[in-house]
Amino acid sequence: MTTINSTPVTANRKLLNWVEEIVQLCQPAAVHWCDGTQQEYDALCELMVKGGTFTRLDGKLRPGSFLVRSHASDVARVENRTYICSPNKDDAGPTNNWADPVEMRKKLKELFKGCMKGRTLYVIPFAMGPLDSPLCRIGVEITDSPYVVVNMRIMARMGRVVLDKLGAKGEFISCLHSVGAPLQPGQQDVPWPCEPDVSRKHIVHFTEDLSIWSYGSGYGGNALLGKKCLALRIASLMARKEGWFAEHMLVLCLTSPQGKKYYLAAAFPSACGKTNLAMMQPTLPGWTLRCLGDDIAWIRLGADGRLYAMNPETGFFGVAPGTSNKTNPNAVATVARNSIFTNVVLRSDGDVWWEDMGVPPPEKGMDWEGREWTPGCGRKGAHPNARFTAPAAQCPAIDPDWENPQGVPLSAILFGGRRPSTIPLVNEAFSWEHGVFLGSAAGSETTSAALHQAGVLRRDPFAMLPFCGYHIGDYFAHWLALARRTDRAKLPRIFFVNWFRKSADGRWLWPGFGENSRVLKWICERIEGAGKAVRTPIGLLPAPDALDMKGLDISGADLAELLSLDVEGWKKEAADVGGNYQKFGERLPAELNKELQDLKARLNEEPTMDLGKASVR
Ligand code: GTP
Ligand code: SPV
Ligand code: MN
Repeated sequence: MTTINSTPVTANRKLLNWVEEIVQLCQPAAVHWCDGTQQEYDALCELMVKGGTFTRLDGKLRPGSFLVRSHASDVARVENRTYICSPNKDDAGPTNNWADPVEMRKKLKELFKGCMKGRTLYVIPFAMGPLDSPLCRIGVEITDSPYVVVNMRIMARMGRVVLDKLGAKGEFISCLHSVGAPLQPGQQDVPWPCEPDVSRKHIVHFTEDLSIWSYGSGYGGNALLGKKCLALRIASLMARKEGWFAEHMLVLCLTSPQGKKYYLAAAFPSACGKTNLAMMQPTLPGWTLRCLGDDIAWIRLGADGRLYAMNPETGFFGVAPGTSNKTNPNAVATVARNSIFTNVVLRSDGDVWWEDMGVPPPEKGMDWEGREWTPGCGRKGAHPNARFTAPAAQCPAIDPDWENPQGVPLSAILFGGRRPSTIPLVNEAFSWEHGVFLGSAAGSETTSAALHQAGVLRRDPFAMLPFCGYHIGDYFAHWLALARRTDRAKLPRIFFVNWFRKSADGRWLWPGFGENSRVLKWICERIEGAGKAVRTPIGLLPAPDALDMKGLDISGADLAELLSLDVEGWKKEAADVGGNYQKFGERLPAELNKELQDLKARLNEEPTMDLGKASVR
């Protein structure tokens, strides 16, 4: 066996033993301990260019950047192949696939046996969170994919510094990944090796030793194990035990014209607008927005009784289609260099293109499947779940505190989803319990971020449906318990937003993107006890004149529809939420059932509205 960077610069026995054990199991041709340097990154990119995996983009148009096309079977997270293996089935709950840990281990050992033949095994020591943060956690990913290594270097702190922090005795979360495509002697490699048979892909989390085993996919959350696997599923287990929160949330800082700062976190399901909101440019004069994170927040109770949020990642793995100078100029600037583009169109000038990029399509290009593509050909050029990987530090709107080890104190938490009807533009919860209820009842039309039918309504509590590592009923209880651990007045206010309401003829009723600042402004005013609200059966809605609409051309009828209460729609909504609650059985906290019953009762009463009067809770 040849080894590159073979001398592990660690005395951590546990790590050395684990690597040795996996080398025996997977039988790679070589072992490479990643140091995390730029030279290493460059060398691996070059290796992938030579091997046909990467295409180097034009050095002037897109410096330091690469295009990669995945296998057509490997384009998104595979939720039906994702498992939580807890000793008791009940502990995984009704929202997770469960498998017996002993049997799953046996099955995985068979799959992993010799699976890295002909490939290099990379050892990636990485940290989620600033190294000096009380919430920082160390993981080590073993992978046979150089694509994973270079993406992990953008998405997480990795290499020597992490081994130094780990030391001889430190604990780490072991994350084993293989694309599941061993090479026989003399066999030619393919640009995107993976296991094309979906039934053999496995994304597995063991809740006892908190380890991760991922087999068969090289894409996104299936393969970059620091992200959804560690920072959400495994972290949610640790967080529950230790009294903190691992959430699928963006974190942003909004500054008012008076210079007051508001830190907000927002949980929207995959491909429902986190990245866009996280770095949005407010259209309202005088307001500025800074980004702290676009996908994951680790949140803890501070000594002062407030909730502090920290982004454990260092990069963005964002949806490319729809990203334009009009919708998200900060993302466009972020991906201008040193970025990796997966499954977008390659232009003949050596740059990339995707649908709704806001620039004309190339006359001729190559689509995400490597086929010749022309604008009129009837196929999409980029895959709907095409992604960019880009360093957070390159975002022009990055907040100076984005790497603050303590995190930032939250003033509000937002929930949301894609809801073409019923759900108003914004709705404020009456209380912490009502807010947790709204989060637990969140739903969205499904998107292309996971392999399943897109566009059907599914309940996605707290946007954590595919990411909670334990029983979702216990998860709700964990959130409810927070109100007993601190002064309620110090808790963030909770809001529910919906940028995706449509008219009867299928138009977006709300312009979204930068115009969402109007909603955020009202939220800040509510936090100040000022903004005018109407008390309705479902929550506190903006009074008819409460949203700042200066300079926005939107019809009175559309605005009224966005802010109206659809009583019949909400009766159906409440019934559907109740149906979903049935699945949670005895572990559904009584407080949430009470919130649901109270909602139903309020909907059946004649809604009494104090129109135009500020309603202070
Ligand atoms: P993940 O990375 O999968 O977790 O997704 P995300 O929640 O970060 O979603 P993202 O911001 O990437 O947005 C996904 C899609 O929704 C893109 O096509 C956006 O253009 C679109 N989108 C985002 N914000 C808005 C909005 O305010 N209005 C409308 N109509 N579309 C939006
Ligand atoms: C999501 O699906 O929520 C993502 C993309 O952020 S992935 O990293 O693939 O999970
Ligand atoms: Mn996400």
